[in-house]
Amino acid sequence: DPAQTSKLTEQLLSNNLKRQLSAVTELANTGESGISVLINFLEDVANCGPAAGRAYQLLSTSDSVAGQTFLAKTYPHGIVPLNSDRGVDYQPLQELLMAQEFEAADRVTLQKLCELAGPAAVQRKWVYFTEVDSFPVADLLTIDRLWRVYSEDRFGFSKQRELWLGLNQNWNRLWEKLAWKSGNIWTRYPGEFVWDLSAPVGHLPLSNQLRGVRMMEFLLSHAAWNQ
Ligand code: UYC
Repeated sequence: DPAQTSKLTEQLLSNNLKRQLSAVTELANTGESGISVLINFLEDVANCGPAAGRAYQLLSTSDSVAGQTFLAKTYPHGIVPLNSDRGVDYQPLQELLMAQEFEAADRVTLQKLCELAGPAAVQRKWVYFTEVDSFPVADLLTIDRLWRVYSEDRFGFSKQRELWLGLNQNWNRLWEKLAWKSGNIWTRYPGEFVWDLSAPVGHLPLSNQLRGVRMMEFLLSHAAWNQ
């Protein structure tokens, strides 16, 4: 009914992500009137955050013709602009994240960091910490936005950084918080990690600690996060 739709619309435009997300879910289940509210919301590019990411996901899997037509016309590749200063193609990452295929997205993220670090890193398949400072700000912001927009704001390097700073940069406490370690026991890759939104905030993307913490330390200290 119209009163309910207008209440949900107001909730969608609030500045509280939890309320926005629940409005998105309800609107997606309210027939064509709800779908058209979601379409209007996505038309305003200023809304390109986690609520829009969720709206995009629900529209793309809905059976609404209006919703499908709108997405095909306006956002055929997803809603996050894929800026790169190195000509790196983030579309595969966008597709995996919008489909909530977080395990594959995590592997592609590492692959993209290697591409940013250069051919030597692509070949060795891991990033040396001295390579991190030269990553372009634009590229890290793109990767981070993709993770945040398609994870209801739960995943991403900047999210890990917030937690890390909140714990006075104490790595051990961060590992516990991210569920990367429990007591003295490291979480085993890949089977013991949680590859969906039930994971703790900041759980993904992973940074392998086998070669020490410095790669992640440089990543979380990058100039990109000062903007
Ligand atoms: N792995 O344990 N990890 C791998 C993590 C460690 C190890 C990949 C994260 C501890 C080995 C990813 C944690 C450790 C391999 C991650 C974790 C260890 C491997 C695939 C919790 C032993 C095989 C990408 C901090 C005690 C590969 C990649 C190899 C792989 C992630 C072992 C994403 C977050 C200290 C033996 N682990 N990793 O980097 O290189 O290969 O031999 O962190």
